[in-house]
Amino acid sequence: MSKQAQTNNMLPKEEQRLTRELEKLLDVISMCRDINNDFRRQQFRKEFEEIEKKALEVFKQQLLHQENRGKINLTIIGNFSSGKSSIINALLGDDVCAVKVNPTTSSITRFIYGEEERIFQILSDGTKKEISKEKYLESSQHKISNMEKTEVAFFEYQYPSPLLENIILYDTPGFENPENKTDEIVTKTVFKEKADAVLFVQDISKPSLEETTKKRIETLKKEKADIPWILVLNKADIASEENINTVLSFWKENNNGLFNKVIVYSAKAVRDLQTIERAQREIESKIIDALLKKKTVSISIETDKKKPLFKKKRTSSRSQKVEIKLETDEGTEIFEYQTVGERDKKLFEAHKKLLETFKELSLQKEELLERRIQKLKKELVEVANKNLEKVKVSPEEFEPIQELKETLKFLNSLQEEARSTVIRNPRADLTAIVKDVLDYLERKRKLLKLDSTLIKKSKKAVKEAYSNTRDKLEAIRDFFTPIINHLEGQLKSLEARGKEQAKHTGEKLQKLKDTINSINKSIQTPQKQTSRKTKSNCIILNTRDLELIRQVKSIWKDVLKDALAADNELSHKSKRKSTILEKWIFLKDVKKFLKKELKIDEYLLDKALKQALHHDPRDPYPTFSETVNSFFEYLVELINENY
Ligand SMILES: Nc1nc2c(ncn2[C@@H]2O[C@H](COP(=O)(O)OP(=O)(O)O)[C@@H](O)[C@H]2O)c(=O)[nH]1
Ligand SMILES: [Mg+2]
Repeated sequence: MSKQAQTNNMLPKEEQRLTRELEKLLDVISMCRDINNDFRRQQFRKEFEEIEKKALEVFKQQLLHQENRGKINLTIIGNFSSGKSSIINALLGDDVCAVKVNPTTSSITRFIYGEEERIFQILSDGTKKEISKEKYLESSQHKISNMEKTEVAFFEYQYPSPLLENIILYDTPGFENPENKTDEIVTKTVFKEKADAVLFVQDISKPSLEETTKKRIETLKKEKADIPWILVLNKADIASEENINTVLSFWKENNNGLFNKVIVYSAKAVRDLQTIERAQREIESKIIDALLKKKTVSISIETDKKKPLFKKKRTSSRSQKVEIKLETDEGTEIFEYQTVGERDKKLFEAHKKLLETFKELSLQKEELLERRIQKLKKELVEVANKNLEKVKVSPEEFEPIQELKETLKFLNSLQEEARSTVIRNPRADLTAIVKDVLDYLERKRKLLKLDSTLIKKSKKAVKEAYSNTRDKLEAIRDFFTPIINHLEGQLKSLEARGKEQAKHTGEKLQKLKDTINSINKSIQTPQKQTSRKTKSNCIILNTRDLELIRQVKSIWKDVLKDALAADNELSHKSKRKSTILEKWIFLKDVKKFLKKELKIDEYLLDKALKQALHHDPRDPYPTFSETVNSFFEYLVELINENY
């Protein structure tokens, strides 16, 4: 079965796996709620809520994965007026979006495949309402008069383009619109929630933007680093050679794994060519039609006199007006279109490259989604482990034992104090001494579950007058004893209950931990994932990668020699295995060297380092040389992917 077919059909086995995973996630969610309810005053509410939230996120993603297998969400972002909407028009070969010089697009449109062209407005309650093209063009744009209060609406555009069979396109308002701050928020939200891949559009005729763009991409990439990023440098038709070269060398030097592909493009050239092709096809069919009907056909072509069609100079970037007159027995028809220059034809090649890139993307869909879910699962395991560490399952966490213990201690000390006062001063007024205690008990009566008859009984034990100190001490004892006894009894039963609860919740907690562990185990090791990866990131810009990999491999050889020596020394002289820390120190120096000598992006080096030191339960004690090998293997893979 071809890969394509696999992506589109859900295999039963795969379906079973997903169902099991979903069940596990639901388990985590309900267990968190359950355990959370166990704890008195919800000490660990925050911790369990955090785990629950993350599990829910993975659950939703997993579900999305299940339902939306065949298609990849491609979000088109970039500054306003860089040509995002124009690129969608070029990709679909039709004027589907409104395109203007001012910030135009005000809302999100999702372009999906449909047998016929239909447009829907998605209302806030999720219901769909079909609207006309006119209404769409009007309501998806910023109106100059009410720029500030633009309604954030969401549209679905169904269109019969083969491209949309594999890809869902998202048009966004974009960044940097000085008039409307919500544009940026809306754009970021779509990016965050939807993007399986990003098309970043930049106006190549404005080279001054690159530095800001780079910063923006770096920030955005923190959210989504491991999805494909494609940079489209648009409007090449109006950019000077010099500007194009400046921008290209900027990205050659600064790409550092930010973009998987960089494509010089012109939405305008593509649209112009598409229009010409369409006009030509139309003329052709008219001519053939007329000839078949044995009509007389006469054709005349006229071009713009001021810009002659075949004059070499400057025609490369200029287009001309062409008028074709078709005369038949039935009458005269005139077709008008603009020609395109040589450079525009080259730009059309870029369009083909972009379409190829999309094809590659849709082949990787499965892996992209899988990676995204794996990453989320990893985060879930991290969040869970971090939070579960804080949870203590001791009897005190369930019952107010600590407080009761303190009250008892306090009452005992009050009794002691009363006794010593009487001994020191036999004339001391006992009623005055116990009054404070009675006030205290009265205040805490409810909390300590003290019966009012019990307090009354104690109160009665203290009389107005006593003949001697012994009687007074006896009265003090009679006053305190029933209350203390009562509270001690309470403490005992609370402790028993707390113990029972702790045992119970402890078991639930263990079950939760086991589930988290099994989710952790289900996360495929990254080596397995990358080996399945198709090597599709053939970048147009860079030839640096081959040379770089050659250099990395030669350093690998040298470092491996050192690592083998270190292994030898450890096992023969010290008779022990290397520790993670030792390997980390060793590789940190290697990393430093690679960064300095080969100028490899630190981000990639760190990723490889983390991978190499990743604890694998099947092989808990890798040697220096094994760790070095996996570091370099992974690094080469990353370079292949990112340069
Ligand atoms: N010359 C030229 N103009 C373009 C190109 N792409 C878009 N434009 C123009 O740039 C302006 C903004 O385009 P639009 O698609 O609305 O940009 P968006 O805001 O990013 O969606 C419009 O006037 C377009 O006609 C291109 O490739 N070449
Ligand atoms: Mg737009």
